[in-house]
Amino acid sequence: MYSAAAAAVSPPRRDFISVTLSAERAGGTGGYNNSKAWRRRSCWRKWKQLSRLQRSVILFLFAFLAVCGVLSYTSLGEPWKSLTIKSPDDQRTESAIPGLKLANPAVLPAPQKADANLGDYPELSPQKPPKLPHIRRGPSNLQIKPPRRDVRLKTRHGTSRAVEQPVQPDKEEKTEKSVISWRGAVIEPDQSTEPPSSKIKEPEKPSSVEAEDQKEPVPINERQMAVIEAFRHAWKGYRDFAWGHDELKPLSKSYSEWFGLGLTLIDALDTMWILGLKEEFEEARKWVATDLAFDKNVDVNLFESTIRILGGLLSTYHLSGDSLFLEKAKDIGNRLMPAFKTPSKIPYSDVNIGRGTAHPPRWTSDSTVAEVTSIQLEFRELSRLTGDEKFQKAVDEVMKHVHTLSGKNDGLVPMFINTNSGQFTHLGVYTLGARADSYYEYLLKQWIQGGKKENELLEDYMRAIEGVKKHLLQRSQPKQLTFVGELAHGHFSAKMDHLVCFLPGTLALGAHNGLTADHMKLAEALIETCYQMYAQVETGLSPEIVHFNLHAQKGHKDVEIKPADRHNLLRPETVESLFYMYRFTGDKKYQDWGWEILQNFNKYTRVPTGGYTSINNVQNPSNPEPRDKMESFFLGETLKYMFLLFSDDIDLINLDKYVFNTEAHPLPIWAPA
Ligand code: DMJ
Repeated sequence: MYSAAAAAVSPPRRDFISVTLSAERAGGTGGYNNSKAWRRRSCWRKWKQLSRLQRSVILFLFAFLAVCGVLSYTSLGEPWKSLTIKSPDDQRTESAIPGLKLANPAVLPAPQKADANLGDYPELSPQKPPKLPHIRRGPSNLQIKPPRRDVRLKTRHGTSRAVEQPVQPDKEEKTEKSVISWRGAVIEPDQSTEPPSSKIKEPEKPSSVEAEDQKEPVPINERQMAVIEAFRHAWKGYRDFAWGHDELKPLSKSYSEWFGLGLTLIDALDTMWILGLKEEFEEARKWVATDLAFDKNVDVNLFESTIRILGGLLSTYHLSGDSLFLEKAKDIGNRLMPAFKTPSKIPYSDVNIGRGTAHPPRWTSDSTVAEVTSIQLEFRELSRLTGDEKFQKAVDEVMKHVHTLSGKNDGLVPMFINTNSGQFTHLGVYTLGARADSYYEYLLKQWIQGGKKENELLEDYMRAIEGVKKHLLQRSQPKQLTFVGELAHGHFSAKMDHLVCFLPGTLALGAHNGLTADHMKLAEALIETCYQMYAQVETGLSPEIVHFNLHAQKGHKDVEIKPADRHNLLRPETVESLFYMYRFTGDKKYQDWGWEILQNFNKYTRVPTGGYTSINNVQNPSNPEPRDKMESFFLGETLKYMFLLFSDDIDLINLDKYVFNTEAHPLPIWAPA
């Protein structure tokens, strides 16, 4: 651009050289007088013709105007900045609403905005960000201020039934108007949770934040106190010897690791909330805040981590209103998503949550039917809360696919499904026990969760129960107990897993939700059987599997136990069903049966130094052979259902407002459209 020739004809002042010449070159013809350049040159001449005084006055005026300009810019700058720079909260919200950036709005409602109840992020209104007072969401008891738990705990634990003194609300609380019950949230009908919709809405609140603690707290009774005592004992063992690890080994006073994610602690969070164990809860919360990290090179089982970790975090978020749990739930939810990247979209069983890779077990490309169809409640709820539909899409696709599959027997499904072909494998074997159980449970519960609109789910559920009646129900001898056996290639087996004892509770839940009264009758018969699986055994504890006698034999009970099946893992299913049965019938015998079971757990599985242990031999009261392991579901499920069973407060996790996942973590029922 710049050349020596051009420089030779240029005026002496450097400033003008390039401007003048380049303008002429740009003009393309030597004779063309570029007006802009010409004007500049003539301005300069005029400036030179001015007197020194005139020039000084003009320069002074320019300088003055410039100073004024700078000052006014600075005073306008602050509010401008506050309108344009987003708070961390806003940024997180925006990134969590992909729908907002799409031409088509997201199918799901706007995401749950992460709350700021521990002061991590200031919560700002988009309209007046800098001026609003800091409003903390979530229960006041998790906010930083003098605790009121002691009063509440006294009420729960002491004999006095003093009503909790209301804490003088501060300004923020007046604005927020949310008082949370330690008994679990009560959602008034008009406040119930919105279902997914195609509209983008204001971020949803956790169900508890909407709740009003209007009722007098129902005092805790003796049996509930006994559950609290049992929980504390179990927790002591975990806290002393296994803190932050997956499972307690109470005899060796150590721990075992499965995923290395503090499984027991997470599984137990909402139980502590429901039992009112605030100190324990807060200590555990601290661990979640500071130590729980999912960016680990570890293989986890998709189903187990969904029902225990994702389910536990979501439910605790709803009960406590504490956004920490939602953030953690989002994190683990995202890390589990690679499982769905399979040729058939039927997820693999295992995911490496650090690497983002997934794979089936080493020996097969099959997944278990129960596992791929019992993660829906959790992923659907995660979509509803985050506004990110990918979670729900992935799990709904699995259900839709399974709905259309052949290989069912009157609604009963085989136990395996291939992740490449998407077809059932190992056809011809049907059970309501291991590997198929929660498929049936989640058909009904998804239907309830979604506001009873998803007809395919209901159809599949109703058909399956008909299939159970037709192929799997039998009566034992001598007591004529109705039980659910198994079918293998046309041959009936009188074998029933303890796992099947979820079924009476599920049937009762269906009947409560308007399904046929026959289901309730069947539930009543089956829960009696499940109870007998405890009552007919020497320790009063059920084995893992029983075989029922189909023919009366002198000196034989209904229940036979094979040596390999006589262990008890502290499982919840019978207590779970007892809870539903008591809620829906009010028949106290169910509470009494549960009370017997609790006492037998205390007698045969309690370890004096803390914790409870699974046992190897329910038939030997003098030596039940402790296995030295406390499963996380003992705290997550068994003791929680015990506590709920002994309660007469139907609002303590109201079954018209919450649906329990298969690990006993309550999730809100979406409001009907
Ligand atoms: C729990 O992890 C869940 O209840 C699951 O559905 C079945 N197995 C255990 C409890 O027995």
